[in-house]
Amino acid sequence: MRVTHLAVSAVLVLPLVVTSADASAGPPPPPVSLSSVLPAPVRAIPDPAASFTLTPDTVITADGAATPIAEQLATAFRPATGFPLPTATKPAAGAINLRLTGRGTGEAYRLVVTANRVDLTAGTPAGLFNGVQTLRQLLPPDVESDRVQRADWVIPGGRIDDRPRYAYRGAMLDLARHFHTPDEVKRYIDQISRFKINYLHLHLTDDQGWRIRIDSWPRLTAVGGAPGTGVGGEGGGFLTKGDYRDLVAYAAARYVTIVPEIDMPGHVNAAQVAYPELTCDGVAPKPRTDMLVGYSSLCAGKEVTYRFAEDVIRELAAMTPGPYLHIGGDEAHSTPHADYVTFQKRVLPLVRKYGKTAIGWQEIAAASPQDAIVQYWHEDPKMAKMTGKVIMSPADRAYLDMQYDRLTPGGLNWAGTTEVDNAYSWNPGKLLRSVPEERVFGVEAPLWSETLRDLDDIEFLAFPRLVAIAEIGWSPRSDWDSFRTRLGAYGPRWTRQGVRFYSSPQIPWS
Ligand code: IFG
Repeated sequence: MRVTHLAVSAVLVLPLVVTSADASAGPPPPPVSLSSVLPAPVRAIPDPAASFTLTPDTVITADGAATPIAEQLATAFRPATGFPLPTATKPAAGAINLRLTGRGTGEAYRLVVTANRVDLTAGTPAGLFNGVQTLRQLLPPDVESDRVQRADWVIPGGRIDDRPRYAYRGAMLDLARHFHTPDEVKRYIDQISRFKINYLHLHLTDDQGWRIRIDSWPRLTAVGGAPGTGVGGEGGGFLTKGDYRDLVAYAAARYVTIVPEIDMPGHVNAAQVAYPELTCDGVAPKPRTDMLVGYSSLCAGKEVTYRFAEDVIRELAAMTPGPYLHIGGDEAHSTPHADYVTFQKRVLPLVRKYGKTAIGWQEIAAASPQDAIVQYWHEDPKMAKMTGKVIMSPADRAYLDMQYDRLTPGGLNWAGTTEVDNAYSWNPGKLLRSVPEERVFGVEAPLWSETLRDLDDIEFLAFPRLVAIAEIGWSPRSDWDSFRTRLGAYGPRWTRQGVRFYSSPQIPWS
């Protein structure tokens, strides 16, 4: 978003001089403890008598599939400590030991910190990765600096046993309304993976632009990904297949799985500008860079529509190692209901044909899909009953593109405004009577990009509210007072990383 600051003529320069220390110093950050962690672990038992101090002799040990994670940990701690932190294979006293038990699945881990060693064990590498994100938060905020800091690198003693409430804890980034570069997406992956978010849904196509190369339909990106395709005529561009594969690998190294979305049968104007045969009358619509929705639709009565859908799904599945393809399905206001059902009943099975499980916005429930996952986003009395597993993304809680309040720049407000407490104070297992806890597959925080222009805009809208959704998705229970205190103490970590978060007045920032 662009906020034009009014040019205020300096009529009167006040002689008041405020030293930066006074102005920026909040209360001293509370000492780091096992209960500082975001998201809150299942169980944290502090041992006030013990603590482990990193020294220039500290070694990090791991072997097999744990080795890359030990290297990530060492890479994270070396810049600020200035310590060599070599990795070795044998667990040892005086070391930080990462170990895979080889049993179990999922993402659980156990962290034990004593005076003379740290032991992090998990059944899977993902569990170890989660434990490392927790461990990073147990060192002072200075550990996030990229330059050597003088600090006591003390990790508080005790034990944490942890595992997630939901399997799917997602963030969504809309690359269609405004294209964000692979480097911006990677930075977002760095930040969301700190809070144990494990899926990144990329909204790759919409009315304004088409952002992923499809070899069998090259004009989709040649035309739909050209410069000037994006809201306001900015934000053009697209991901080559190489860019996409690189993002998938980058995300996987941080235990984030990419979920690509091709939105159909609505939100298709960019595809139809590129290929007019995808309209019912064969006439190319005008390119659109406004923010309206619901005016475009594929033509359910033409066979070319299904060849297009299958080609796109086939190529997307081939470049996506993850288990899910998102086929959109939202706001098809220009698709007659019967046509919508016909379209979904023919297209949803194609996702299975190419070895993936479909996810779709809640509207796909009209086609009573057998093995698709439905993503809930807003109250709609006309909506068909959702069956099966549901990803909860209520727009008035989890949409990160909602304004914080009417005065804060950036974002939209069609679902209302969402301050941090609003993003935090809801229970996915109790929100909808029709979707009990056991049918909740997880949660996701979408960030639509109509009002985004750069990484600052992404970080301003996403942080801190994404952390609220991450805690709702991971922790067994929620406690607003505890959350806001932990969030306030986390602020200095974002500051040291240069993350442009919104300093919400609801949070006691350190
Ligand atoms: N709703 C639309 C999005 C986007 C959003 C902005 C869904 C599923 C409003 N569809 O949310 O394309 O425009 O907040």
